[in-house]
Amino acid sequence: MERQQAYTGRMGVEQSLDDVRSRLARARAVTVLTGSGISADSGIPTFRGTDGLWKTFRAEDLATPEAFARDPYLVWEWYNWRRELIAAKHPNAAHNALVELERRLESRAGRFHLITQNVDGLHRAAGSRHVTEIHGNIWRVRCTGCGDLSDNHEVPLQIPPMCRQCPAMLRPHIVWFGEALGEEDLRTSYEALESCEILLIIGTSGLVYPAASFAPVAKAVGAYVVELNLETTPSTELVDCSFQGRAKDLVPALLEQR
Ligand code: BV8
Ligand code: ZN
Repeated sequence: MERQQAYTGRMGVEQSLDDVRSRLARARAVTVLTGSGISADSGIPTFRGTDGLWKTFRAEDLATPEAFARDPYLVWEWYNWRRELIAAKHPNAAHNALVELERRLESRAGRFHLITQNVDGLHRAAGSRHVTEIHGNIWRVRCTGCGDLSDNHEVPLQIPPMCRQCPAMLRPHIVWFGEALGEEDLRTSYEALESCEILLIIGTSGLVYPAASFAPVAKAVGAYVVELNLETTPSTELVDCSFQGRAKDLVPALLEQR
């Protein structure tokens, strides 16, 4: 495994990994927050990295309600392109390790909750069950007229996709910038953050709100917060333990049984 330095105080990386492993083995409630870095290892581009989507495209032109109102064709073309890209990708070792972590927690009557900012659906595809997709799901569409919500896996979608219940256009069931997150999703997320013993934050730059404020919420209730990322982030300063490396190496490493 490629293991980079870890900002873990005086402990060495191996010792710190061991410490987190034993905490995870004892914990009764674990919450996980993921971002696009976990799917980068499946070949899906992140948003803000060197090859990130926001380096080539402007969020204001594609991921806001104003952009959709101005040019729904352009926005749908972009989502069609991303749907095509994601359809060919599969969960990686990090997604699978989180499924195993959930299984272990449940086998000892513990609680596991996964909050993801990713819209690719790979956590559910891997088999994670307690998942809240706070920014929506690229495989769901919502009617701009009657609000009807449905699964849609057509690739490519005919543009613009129209509702079957009414004459209005469909939109991606994704939370765009400037839009409120789902109330139920937020409630479930805060419950999971306020009741966890350990929060794992995996592959997120921690720049987009409200997810960017989740680490302090868990810290405030005394949770042990661990960050796994290729790089340091604004959250690194506040977490208890931070490992730099690829999610596909680090997450399985935390579950190794020795
Ligand atoms: C809301 C849609 C209120 C696109 C997405 C000024 C100050 C503070 C806040 C704001 C502000 N201006 C506006 C806001 C609010 C805004 C916001 O936070 N903006 C930021 C950018 C400043 N937030 C909102 O608008 C939210 N809504 O606040 O509502 C409200 C209330 C009532 C009524 C109305 C409104 C809505 C936010 C939703 C945004 N939606 N997606 C789409 O996906 O189609 S955002 C986009 O960013 C993605 O969804 C993504 O999930 C999310 C987070 O990004 P990351 O996943 O972290 O990805 P990123 O590329 O940044 O980082 C990748 C990380 O992975 C890096 O750290 C990298 O090192 C690491 N990595 C890479 N490879 C690996 C790895 N780590 C491990 N292993 C690897 N292999
Ligand atoms: Zn409709």
